[in-house]
Amino acid sequence: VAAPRRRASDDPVESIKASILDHLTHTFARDTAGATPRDWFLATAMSARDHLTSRLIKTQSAHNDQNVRRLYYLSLEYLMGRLLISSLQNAGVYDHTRQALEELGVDWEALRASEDDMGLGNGGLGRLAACFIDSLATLDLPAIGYGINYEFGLFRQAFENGHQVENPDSWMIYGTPWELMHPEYQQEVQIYGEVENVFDDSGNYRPQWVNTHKLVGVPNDIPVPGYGTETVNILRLWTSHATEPLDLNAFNEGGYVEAVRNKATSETISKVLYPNDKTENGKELRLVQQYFFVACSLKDIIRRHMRVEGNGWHNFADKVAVQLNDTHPAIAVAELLRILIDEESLDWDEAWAIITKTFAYTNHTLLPEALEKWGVPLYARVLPRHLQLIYEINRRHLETVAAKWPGDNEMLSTCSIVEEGGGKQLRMAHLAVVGSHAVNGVAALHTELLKKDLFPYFDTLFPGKFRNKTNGITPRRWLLDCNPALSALITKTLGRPDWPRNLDLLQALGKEADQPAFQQEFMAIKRVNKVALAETIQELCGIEVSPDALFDVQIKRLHEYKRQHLNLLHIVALYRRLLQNPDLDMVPRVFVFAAKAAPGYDLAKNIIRAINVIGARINHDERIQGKLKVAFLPNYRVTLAEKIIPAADLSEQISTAGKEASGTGNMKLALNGALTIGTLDGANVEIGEEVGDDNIFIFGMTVEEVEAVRNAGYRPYDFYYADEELRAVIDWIGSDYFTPGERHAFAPLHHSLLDGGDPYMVLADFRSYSDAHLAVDAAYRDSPRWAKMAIMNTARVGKFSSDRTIREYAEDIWNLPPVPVK
Ligand code: 26Y
Repeated sequence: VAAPRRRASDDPVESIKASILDHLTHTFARDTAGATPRDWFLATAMSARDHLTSRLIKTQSAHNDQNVRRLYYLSLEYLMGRLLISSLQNAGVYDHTRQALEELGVDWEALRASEDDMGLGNGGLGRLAACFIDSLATLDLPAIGYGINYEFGLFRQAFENGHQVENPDSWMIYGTPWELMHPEYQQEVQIYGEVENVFDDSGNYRPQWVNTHKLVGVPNDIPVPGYGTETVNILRLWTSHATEPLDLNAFNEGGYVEAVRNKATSETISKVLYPNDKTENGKELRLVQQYFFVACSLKDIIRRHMRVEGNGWHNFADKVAVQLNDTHPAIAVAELLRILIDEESLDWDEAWAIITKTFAYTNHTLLPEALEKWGVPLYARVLPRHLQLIYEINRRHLETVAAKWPGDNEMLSTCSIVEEGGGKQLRMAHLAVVGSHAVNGVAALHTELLKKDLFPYFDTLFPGKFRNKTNGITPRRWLLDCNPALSALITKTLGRPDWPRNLDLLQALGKEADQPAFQQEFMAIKRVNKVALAETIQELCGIEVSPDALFDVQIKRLHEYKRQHLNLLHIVALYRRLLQNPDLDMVPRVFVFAAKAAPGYDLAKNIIRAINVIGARINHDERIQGKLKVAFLPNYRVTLAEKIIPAADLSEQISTAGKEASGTGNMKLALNGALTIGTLDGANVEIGEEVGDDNIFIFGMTVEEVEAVRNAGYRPYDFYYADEELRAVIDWIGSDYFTPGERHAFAPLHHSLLDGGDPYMVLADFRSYSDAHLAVDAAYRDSPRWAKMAIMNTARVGKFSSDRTIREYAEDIWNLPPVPVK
C-alpha cells in the first residue's frame, strides 16, 4: 500500500516509521507488499541519512562561520564496513528505528544483511583511518577525510579445493545510499606532459608544465556522525572522470569506440583498490591514483581556505593541518610546493615554511619491502615537474646533512631522497619525513625502532620530530555495535550509558571480576556469541563446532611475518599428540582463521591452502573425538570481524618481534574479553602493561633476542633437529599425507621453514609458543580464573580507544581545538 506523504509526529517511533515508508514509496517506488529486504534497508538508510544531513549542514556552517582550523586526513584507504548500525547509533535513533521496523513487521536481520561492506581498504591502515574519522567527529574536531571512491573495493575471497580465488567487489553496483555527490565542487587536475624551460622578462626561471592530460575529480561525500554529539564531519571520496565525455570528431567519423576511449581511460583511475599491503610493485596506475586524489584534495582545501581568506597564504598553515596516512599521499609535499612556487609565485623559503608547518606523516611499517619507492623514469613521465621539485628539495636537504656531518658521503647517500645505484628511485618515506613537522609511529615499540633502525640519522638531524601515537579502535563499532549483550551488561554494571565516549570507565568492571554472579553473566554472553559464531561457521564452512570448546582466533591479513604458519604447526602438533594418545586430556579447541592474501603473494596463498586442507582432514578424523576443529572463514572483512570478535576466547597475536608496527585486532579482541597469546611486538607490549602479566600469555623471543639470534647466524635446521615433535610436524606437512595423490602441495611453505632460511623465525619460537598454549589450556579449565582474566581484559584496555589516540594527535601534532556544534 502506498504511504501518504510524511507528516511530522511527536512520537519518534511514529515519525521514523513515516519517514521509512515515505522513502520506500517516494524515493524507491516500492510498496510494502513487494518490498525486498534490500528495499527496506535502502529506505531505512535514507531515513537515517535525513537525520545526519541536517546536522551535517549545521556542522559545516559552524566550521565555516567561525573560520576554524581544520584537520585534513589524507588516506588511500578507508575500510568502513557497513554504515547502517553505526549511523543509527551515532545519530541517536538506533532503538527507535529498531522498534519502528518491528512495528512495520520488517525482518531486521535480513535488512541489515543486505548492506554491502564499504571495503575500500586492505587491512589495519585502512581500518585505522575509519576508526579515526569516527573519533574525530565524536570529539567535535573539525576534520575532513579525503580518499578515493573506488568502484571496486578489496576483492571478495572464496575457496576452491582449499585455494583462494578472488572475485571483484562490486559494492556500489546498485548504488549506495550513503554518498552525496557534489558536482559543484569538482576539480580539474593535470598529469603527464612535459616541462618547458621558460624565462620571464627579468630572466627568472619560470618552468611551465605543458601538454598535460586533464582529469576531473568529482567528490562523493559520506556523512561521518560523532557519537553523542551534534557534529557530523564528512569523508570526501573522489571519483575520476574525463574532461570531455566524448570525442566528437572521432564520433562523427564513425569511430564510436575511439570516441569514448579517453573517458574510459580517465574513469579507470578510481576503478579499483590495489590489493597489496606490503610490497609496492611500482605500477603506473597506482601512482596516478595517488597523484589524482592528492591534487584534487589540495585544490579543494585551498578553495575552502581562499573562499574566506582571499589571497591568504600568510595564514594557510594556521588554518590547515594535513595528516599523511603513510607515504601513499606523500606526493602532496611536492604538489603543494608546485602550486606555491609555479602558480602562486612564492619564493622557496616562504613556500617551504608553509609546507613543513602543514604536513605531518604517520609511518605504519618497518618492513623494507613495504617502503614505497618509485623509479625516476616513471616519475619523469607521469609527474615531470614534481620530479624537478623533489630533486631541488633533496639538494637543499643534503646541504643540511652535509653541514651536520661534513665530508661524510656515506651519510649523504643514506639520507638522500633519491636512491642511487641500479635504477634511481625516489624514497617516499624520506620525502615525507623532510616535508613534515612531525613523524609518528603507531605503538611505543614501533616508534623506538623507527628512530633507531629506520630513520636513525633523521632523528639526530631533526630532534623532536619523531613522536609516538599508539593506535586505537573506536569503542562504538568494536563494542557497542558489535556486542550489544556485553554492552548492555556494562551499562547496567556501571550504572551509566556514556562509557562509549569514555572507555576508561570500564576500569570499574575490575571490581566485579571476582564476583561469581558477574563472571557467570559475562561468560554467558560470551557463550551466546559463540553459539552465533558456531552457526556462521556451519553456514560458511559446513563445519560443526561446539560452543563449549575454546575458540582460538587468528584474524588478519595473511602475511609471513604474522606467522599463521606458526599457528598451523601447533595445530598439527596437537593433532599428532591426539593420534598418539586419543585419551589425551585437553580442552577441546576450535581454531578460527580468517585472512585474505594479496593475489600475487604465492607463499601466503600456499599457507591458506595448507590450513584449509589440513584442517579438513582434522575435522573429519573421528579418532580425535571432536577435540580439534579448524575453520577458515572465507572473505574476511569488517562485517565478519564484527561476528568473530565477540565470540573469541583467545586472540592470536604471534608476529615475529619487531615486525608488527602495532596491530589493532589485538585491541578489539581484548576489549571483547578475549585473552591474548602473543609476542612482545607492536601494541601487544602496551596491552600487556595495561592488563597485567597475569592476564596475557606472552611467549617467544624479544626484539633484542631476534636480533641477537640473527646476528649469530640463524639456522632453522638447528631447531628442527633439536625438537623431535617439531621435526615430525614439519616432515608430515612436507609429505603428501594431507594431499593424497598430489605431491609437494605445500612445498613453498615447507621450503620457507627450512631451506628458505625461515625468515620470520617460526622454528625458533615454536617450543615457547607450544608451552604458552599449555598454560592457556590450564587456565581455561579453571572457569572462574578464566572468567576473571577475560573481565580484566575488557576492564583494562580503555587506553586503546581511538578517542585517546586522536586527542593526542590533536594536542601534540595538529594543535587542533574542538568546536562544539550548537
Ligand atoms: C605501498 C602499498 C603496497 C601499501 C599499501 C597498504 C603498503 C602498506 C599498506 C598497509 C599497511 C598496513 O595496513 N599496515 C598496518 O597498519 C596498522 C595501523 O597502523 C598497524 O596496526 C599494523 O601493524 C600495520 O601492519
